[in-house]
Amino acid sequence: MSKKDDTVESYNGPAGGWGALQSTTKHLLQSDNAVRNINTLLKTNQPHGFDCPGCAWGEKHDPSRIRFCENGAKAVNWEATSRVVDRSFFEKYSVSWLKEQSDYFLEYQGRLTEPMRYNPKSDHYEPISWQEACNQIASKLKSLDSPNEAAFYTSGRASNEAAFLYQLFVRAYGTNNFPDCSNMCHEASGYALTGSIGIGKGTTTIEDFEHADAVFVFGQNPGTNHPRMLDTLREVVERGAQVLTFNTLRERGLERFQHPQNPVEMLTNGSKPLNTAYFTPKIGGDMAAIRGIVKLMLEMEDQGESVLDWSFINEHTQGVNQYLCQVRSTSWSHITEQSGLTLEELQHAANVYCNSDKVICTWAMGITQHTHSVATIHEIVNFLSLRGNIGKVGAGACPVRGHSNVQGDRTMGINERPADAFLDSLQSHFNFTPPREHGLAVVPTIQAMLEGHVKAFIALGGNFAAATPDTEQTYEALSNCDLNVQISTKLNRSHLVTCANSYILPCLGRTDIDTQSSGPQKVSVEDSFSMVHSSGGVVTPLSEQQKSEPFIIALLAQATLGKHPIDWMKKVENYDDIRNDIAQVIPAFSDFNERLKTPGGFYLGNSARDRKWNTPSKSILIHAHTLPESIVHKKARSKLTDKTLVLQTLRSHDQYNTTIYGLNDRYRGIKGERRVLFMNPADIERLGFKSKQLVDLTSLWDDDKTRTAPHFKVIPYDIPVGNIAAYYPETNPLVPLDSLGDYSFTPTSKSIAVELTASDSMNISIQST
Ligand SMILES: Nc1nc2c(c(=O)[nH]1)N[C@H]1C(S)=C(S)[C@@H](COP(=O)(O)OP(=O)(O)OC[C@H]3O[C@@H](n4cnc5c(=O)[nH]c(N)nc54)[C@H](O)[C@@H]3O)O[C@H]1N2
Ligand SMILES: Nc1nc2c(c(=O)[nH]1)N[C@H]1C(S)=C(S)[C@@H](COP(=O)(O)OP(=O)(O)OC[C@H]3O[C@@H](n4cnc5c(=O)[nH]c(N)nc54)[C@H](O)[C@@H]3O)O[C@H]1N2
Ligand SMILES: [Mo]
Repeated sequence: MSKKDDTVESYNGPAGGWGALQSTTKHLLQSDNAVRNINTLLKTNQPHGFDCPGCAWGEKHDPSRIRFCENGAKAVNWEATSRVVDRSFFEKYSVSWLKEQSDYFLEYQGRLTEPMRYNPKSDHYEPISWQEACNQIASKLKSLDSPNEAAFYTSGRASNEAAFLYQLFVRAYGTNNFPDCSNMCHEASGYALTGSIGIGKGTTTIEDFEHADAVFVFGQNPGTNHPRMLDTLREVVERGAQVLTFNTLRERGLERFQHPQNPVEMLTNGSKPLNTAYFTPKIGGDMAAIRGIVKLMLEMEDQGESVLDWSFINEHTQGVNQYLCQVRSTSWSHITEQSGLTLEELQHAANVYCNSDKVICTWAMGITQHTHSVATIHEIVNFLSLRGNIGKVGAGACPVRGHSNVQGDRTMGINERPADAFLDSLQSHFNFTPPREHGLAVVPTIQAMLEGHVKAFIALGGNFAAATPDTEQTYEALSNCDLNVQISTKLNRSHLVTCANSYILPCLGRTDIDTQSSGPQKVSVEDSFSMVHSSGGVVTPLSEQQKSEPFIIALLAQATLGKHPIDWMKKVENYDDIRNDIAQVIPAFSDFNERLKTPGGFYLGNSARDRKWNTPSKSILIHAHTLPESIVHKKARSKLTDKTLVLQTLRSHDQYNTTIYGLNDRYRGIKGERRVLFMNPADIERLGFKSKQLVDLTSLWDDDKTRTAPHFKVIPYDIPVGNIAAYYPETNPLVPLDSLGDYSFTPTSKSIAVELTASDSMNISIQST
């Protein structure tokens, strides 16, 4: 107990710079493969290399630049390791033993190199041939009473080619059960934008950032999660334009940035600011903040200033009067209380907005993982529309996507609620009848597994067991299945929550060379700016038993469906053939193979950017939501007490979703520890805790289950009173399965009502992750 606690050490450096370089180097050297990986890195995001698996931020085409960031380097390095998890590994370790290990341990063991099947008798995974595995899986799929008893998960790294083939297989098999990581991520963005501007994607391109007068950044931490965006923000500020940041935490990685590729800056230890104003709203307070800014704009307008763009409003929108009435009737006390921002702060933001001709709003998980996320994104669209900031150069809505191809997967038809036009096109091109009944998203899939309605689960990547909410229930759901197939690069929790028939199918990653009978293949991905570009691996695979995702899908499909509706194995001999099909089915991809050769990729176009509104009224729908009474979910409200705090679950600097690269969170000053709880000093004192004390978190919910996450170390932090923050996935046991966003059905992982109790000191064994 007297041991010095050095978990926290404040970080005073800028984002990027020497810290990033040091960290990149350290991770490279730890990979057992330094030289190979440095070569690999240099090919990241280059015209003849692979698309960085780190994030979905776009790039301007400029072959002279080296294009990777610290966290992209970690992602690449982690994938290109030479460590292997092979048959001798599984012979040595039982599943029960592996279950006791941390997520960090599991992923650190290396790349999966051969197909495995779980043997419940020996409690070990055992080798199986590809053909035998696929035959067994196919016979399980064929034995179900209905194809709707199976669910097919996708994580957003799958390429366009893999995703297209996968959805074709699943629909030809007969279901639309496509739970997707997007259901936990930007679903609210897709839903809200479709319902307001008629397209579920962002309207900006990377070039727009060169023309914007102001960029409003809501609820995201690009220093860690989209580091290449820092470059863009810095250029905006350097140009003399404004960047207004809204983040519950003062994120170091959003304050200053030192460019690791700028020698002068590195030598002089200089850095550049990333914003011109930084606001710290309360968790879930962004809708109130925007409403406040709009209310101030209305006051200016009432005083005779002309701040609203009436010609745009009249020509392009519908419903504005009702919205403006709603804004007028929202009280100032409600706005300032919920946003946690002062009138002066809101006035500053309103002034910047009204003095700017071209404005972009960007956002990520700090906006999308609340109960009222769809309403908040509608508010952002209203805000932009009031000054005509959609569909003009330098302006627009920019949801910053997470996984590197999560947007492309949706474009390819990974969607439990597919559009009729897409199914019509699929039907006429492939001459089969796809199912029309909508399928299950992530949470409904878990519920259906618990009820026994879904019995077979196949995952194209990801880590379903760890990424989803209400861990205990999710584990029970997965164990309830009769079939669990994981197509993966690395060992993770989802392989260990086994059922009677569990398989691991090892696949190639983005960095690996993918050779089919016609030669090396390229795949394609779509970034946050609707740019499609090609990606080809550069690393020789560790084993011939690792197959590409399209190849694995073809094997499974052929075993399940024979040559219906296509000759699957023939289709994957050359991915140009898959792209030809995509070009026929999805109009925006016409001439796909040819256009993919364009250096830097090609632009899919965006109807809203062209001011074509594909809504029923053919105009932007201005939604008039009331500001929520409380940001906490209805089913928690009856349990709230004066001790309740609102928890957001977020990412550390050393993780990629459920993959934990290390135990540090450099910009937040955390070292060697993940079970930390960021808390305002006033709350620590008010609730009678001490800094560094261990506490247990229990979430509040209107049912008889107890959801607890034990042993988090209290860290005093600059965070609004009443709000706390801790890392995901350790906090997922706290997120009730039915705590979902309105309309989006996204788990509310950024606003969980919790209470704290001191951990029982007799029973403390910190689970180190
Ligand atoms: N290195 C790395 N890169 C990644 C990922 C990764 O795990 N590691 N994950 C990828 C994926 S899938 C995604 S979706 C993205 C995620 O990218 P982010 O959305 O940046 O991810 P989070 O860590 O969840 O960060 C949420 C941020 O929003 C703030 N926030 C939380 N609640 C609120 C709120 O109510 N209002 C406001 N204004 N701010 C709030 C938090 O303080 C935090 O800074 O990153 C992608 N890129
Ligand atoms: N509490 C809480 N929960 C959250 C979130 C949160 O902020 N808070 N964020 C949510 C978000 S935004 C997302 S996107 C989800 C992420 O959910 P997922 O996408 O399911 O999770 P990942 O951790 O990205 O998946 C990592 C695994 O993918 C596999 N993998 C990696 N690369 C490849 C590849 O190229 N091919 C294949 N086949 N497999 C590969 C590896 O085996 C690795 O273990 O989590 C969500 N869950
Ligand atoms: Mo995500």
